[in-house]
Amino acid sequence: MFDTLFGRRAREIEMKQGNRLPPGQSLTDKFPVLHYGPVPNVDLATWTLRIFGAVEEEIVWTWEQFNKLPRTQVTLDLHCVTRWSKFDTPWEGVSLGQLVREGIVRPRPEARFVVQHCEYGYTTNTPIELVLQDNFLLATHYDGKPLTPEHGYPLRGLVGTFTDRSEPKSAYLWKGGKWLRALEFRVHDQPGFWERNGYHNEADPWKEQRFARGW
Ligand SMILES: Nc1nc2c(c(=O)[nH]1)N[C@H]1C(S)=C(S)[C@@H](COP(=O)(O)O)O[C@H]1N2
Ligand SMILES: [Mo]
Repeated sequence: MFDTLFGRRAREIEMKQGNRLPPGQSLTDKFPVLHYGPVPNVDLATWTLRIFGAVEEEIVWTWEQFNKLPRTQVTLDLHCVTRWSKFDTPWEGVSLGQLVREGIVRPRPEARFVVQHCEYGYTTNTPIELVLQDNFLLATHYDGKPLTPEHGYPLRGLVGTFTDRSEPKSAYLWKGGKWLRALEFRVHDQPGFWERNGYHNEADPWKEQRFARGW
């Protein structure tokens, strides 16, 4: 017990010095569950993921079709606006960046933003660059197992940070929509659920962009 506490504290200090823990964050080994509203009951037989908006061609994938897309694994540090961070989280799923590079998803040249649409109307918006980076994943698995219902089964957007911060953009965890059902490519930005309710539009953990209007 003391060992664990001491270990975590020591690691926290070390990581802060190594600039791996963003300002105002504390490390946790747990994986808290946070969302607004109930956990949906998903039927994979009728589930679809829709890609629409500023794209050359709209797509609707069934669960079976989605699972034939190229898959990838990433290990990311997660940062929640409620001030916990979790290091080295292993995810598996589909990289939107890879789908675009391979011409499977074709944004129109004027597309600059992406809105994730989730069950029950939850939305979150990001610049297109962020969701095309390797630290954003359409995630189906966490730690080798399918997502639990609470963490977004069967599919969630997931944004984190590589240990070496090799990608230019990162964001707090709310920019990953659980129970994802559609990706909307847009020419103009459109604030999502939390972004309309006082959260910061950009949400960069290193700039502590937690809330808008100086909350
Ligand atoms: N569909 C949906 N996705 C969501 C949310 C939500 O309310 N609904 N909350 C966001 C917030 S505020 C956070 S902090 C993360 C939490 O993810 P976790 O529960 O897997 O830790 O999910 C994000 N994705
Ligand atoms: Mo959150």
